[in-house]
Amino acid sequence: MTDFFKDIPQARYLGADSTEEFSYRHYNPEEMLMGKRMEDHLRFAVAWWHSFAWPGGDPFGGQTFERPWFGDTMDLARMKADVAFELFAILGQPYFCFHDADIRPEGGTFAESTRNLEEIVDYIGQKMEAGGPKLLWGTANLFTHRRFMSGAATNPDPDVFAYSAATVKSCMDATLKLGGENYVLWGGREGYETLLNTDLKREREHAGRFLQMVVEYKHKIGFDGAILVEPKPQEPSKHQYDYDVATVYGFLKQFGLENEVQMNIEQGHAILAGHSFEHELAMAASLGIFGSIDMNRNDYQSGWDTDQFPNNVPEVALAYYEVLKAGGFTTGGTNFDAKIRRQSLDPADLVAAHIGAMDVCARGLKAAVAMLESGELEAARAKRYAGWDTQKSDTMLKGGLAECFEHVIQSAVSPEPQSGQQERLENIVNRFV
Ligand code: XUL
Ligand code: CO
Repeated sequence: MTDFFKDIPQARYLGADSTEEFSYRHYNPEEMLMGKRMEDHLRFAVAWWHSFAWPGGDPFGGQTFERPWFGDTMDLARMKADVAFELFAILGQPYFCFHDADIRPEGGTFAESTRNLEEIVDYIGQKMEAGGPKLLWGTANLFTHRRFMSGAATNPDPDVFAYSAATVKSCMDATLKLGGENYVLWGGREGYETLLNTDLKREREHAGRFLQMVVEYKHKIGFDGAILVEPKPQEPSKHQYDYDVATVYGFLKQFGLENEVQMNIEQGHAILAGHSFEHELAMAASLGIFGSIDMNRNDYQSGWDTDQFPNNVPEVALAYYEVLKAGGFTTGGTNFDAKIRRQSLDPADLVAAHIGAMDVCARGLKAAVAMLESGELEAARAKRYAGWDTQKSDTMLKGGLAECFEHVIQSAVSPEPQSGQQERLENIVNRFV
């Protein structure tokens, strides 16, 4: 037991009127919504990277956090794991996520890094057996170390491709061992800075082959979780190949992976791509590749990936509305890939960030459930497309341009524009949020 969170009590649901700082006002794991416990709807995960490994730097300044576990030894890695499980005990969330680099020190060689990973995975496994949360997903950090500066799978140097593939193998093994329910690939530096030095065609083909290898290995080791790709349009690379959900779907089709891979969609990445979060969620659901979410938002003015904890209930409500319409999470969940601000130095800040975000999501989920159960939005949508639920429309789609031409002439078709009623629909949403 460390004393990092020494005076902070376990967070409990005390209801909307609670003034206890470290309590849930809306997140009530046992509350039933649409026949399912709230905890099972939301499936919250804490991200090891931002919550325990991030030092608080920005482009103008380095580390602001001074954590007793910062450093590159196995003893410190174990202390970090102890503190992580202490936060998990305070929050009571059901899942966590990690990159290899978050949980183990980098070794002098690949073999040493792998040994470190295996050792800390065993340590974490023991903590999970003692009643800690489960693993939502594992992933490999293929973007921080300088060897990855020109990409991992898309690096011009085949040795970096090999190193990356070996790293992913070790992380998939770790994820399988810890019973992870998904494996995530975010293409951190799979992109480029300038076409002047880039063979774009070759790089995309290598990325495609890399992902095929991941899927082949998944089947080889009997990992029955989902493989998730996380789209992002830029940052760190100027151009990222996994721009957004639609782009990744085209990529998956090209490499025959559309039935093997799903999406991990991050709110802030959707914003960077010029989309709303709900657009990306609806797109993935419509393509049959919705998997999981990273629920962290960006600053709308700065245009950077600021990875802030969510605090906007109406936005979150619209996101969960799409998640519910997609049938809810199966293997996926709500991961906070979010960092506290670099001035938020205190352990209490870290706890409060998670509690607040979980409450925001719980409020958003409850609003989304109420919107869905009222049926008003879906009824309006169904009415708008009702013309398509007819034999005539069906026949038209089966015909061609000439049949449409005939039909328009014969029946003297003359369409009358109908209101989209956006403001009336927005007013409906505002009754629930
Ligand atoms: C980076 C990001 C990553 C992925 C996992 O923007 O979102 O944390 O979620 O590598
Ligand atoms: Co993310």
